[in-house]
Amino acid sequence: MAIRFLTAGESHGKGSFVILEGFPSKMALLSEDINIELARRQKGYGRGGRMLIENDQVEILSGVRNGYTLGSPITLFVKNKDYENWQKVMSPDPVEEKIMNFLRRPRPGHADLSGGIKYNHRDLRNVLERASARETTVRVAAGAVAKKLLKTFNVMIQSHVVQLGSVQSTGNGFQKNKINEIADKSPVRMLQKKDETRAMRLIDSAKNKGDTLGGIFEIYIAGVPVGLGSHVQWDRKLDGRLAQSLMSMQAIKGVEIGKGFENATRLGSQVHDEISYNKRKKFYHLTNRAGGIEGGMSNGEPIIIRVAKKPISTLRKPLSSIDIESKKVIKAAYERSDVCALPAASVIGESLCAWVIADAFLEKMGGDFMEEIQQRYRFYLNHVKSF
Ligand code: EPS
Repeated sequence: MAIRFLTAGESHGKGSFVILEGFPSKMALLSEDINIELARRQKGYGRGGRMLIENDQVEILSGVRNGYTLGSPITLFVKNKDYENWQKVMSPDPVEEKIMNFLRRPRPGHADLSGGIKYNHRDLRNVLERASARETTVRVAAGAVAKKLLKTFNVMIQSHVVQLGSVQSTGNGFQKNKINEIADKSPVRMLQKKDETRAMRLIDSAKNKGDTLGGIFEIYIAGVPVGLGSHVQWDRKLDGRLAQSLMSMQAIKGVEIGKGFENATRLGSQVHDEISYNKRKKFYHLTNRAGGIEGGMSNGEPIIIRVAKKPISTLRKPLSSIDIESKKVIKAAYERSDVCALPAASVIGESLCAWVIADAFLEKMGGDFMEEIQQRYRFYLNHVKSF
């Protein structure tokens, strides 16, 4: 592990924090680089009232001076504007129980019940505040720093939604370097206009029914050099690291590298990507069903990952649950939430992948300051070309 980070913060507390460690010095970094990504995370059709309150902006508290990283830990803070409305409930100092308004009706699919039992909380708000996807603000901030590093080395990470509920939308026929340009303009991050309209209608109908929706997004990473990650040890494998990181995102239930599930139904001869060579491209593959990773290492082809997100577990028309005090059957708790946060999840997925790729990149290229890494990168590219 070359870089690491730790987040902190409750959804309706003062804000979210992240400390990033291991980034080289002399990397250009502005608040604006991070704010652009934070704004992308806030978008999407189907979000709830919270996004109208928040206007996520980063405050860089350490590790950056005069527009450049210092090599020391970088601390980032994103304020919760909504905290103004929650100061009493979220107060670190004791307040009366009636102000705290205990939450006792666990939502099926949420962390409420397991977290309540595990940490012995009779007020399930103590679980939901940290389980909330609000935490992803600072993971996106961390990812923005990783993206900034990777951009220097021509690694480009993009994403789009390929399925929202029952509505499918492929990226077929689109120029791969234009994915984000198009997806960023779509309220549901779909590349096809006709599918976008159907998806938005589906969100409207779920909203009217007091229900929620999930779906699948695809991440497309270009420019990753061959040999990031390693076959030699389980915890160094790039696919394993990407899957772990993506699965750690709230509500994610599935990760597929390349044509993972489709390949499982085929003969080996119909699956594996044949190897070829020419003077310009050097070694390359004729197809990319492996999704850019073989043996736990990047193979020089674009990395393609699909990620499945379940529908949000806070339902306006709640499912059945049990009151943790009376043990009686009741309806689960409802509080303001999103109907569909899939477009935002797609942006978060980009950030998480950026982090893992930057980590693997720095492991391979090493160095404490940017020029040192650039030199090692050039050396490695020459080695790849002459192999
Ligand atoms: C989120 C903020 C939250 C939710 C959402 C993500 O705001 P609030 O709970 O105050 O409305 O909209 O959280 C969840 C989906 C979840 O499961 O907790 C955000 O900033 O992304």
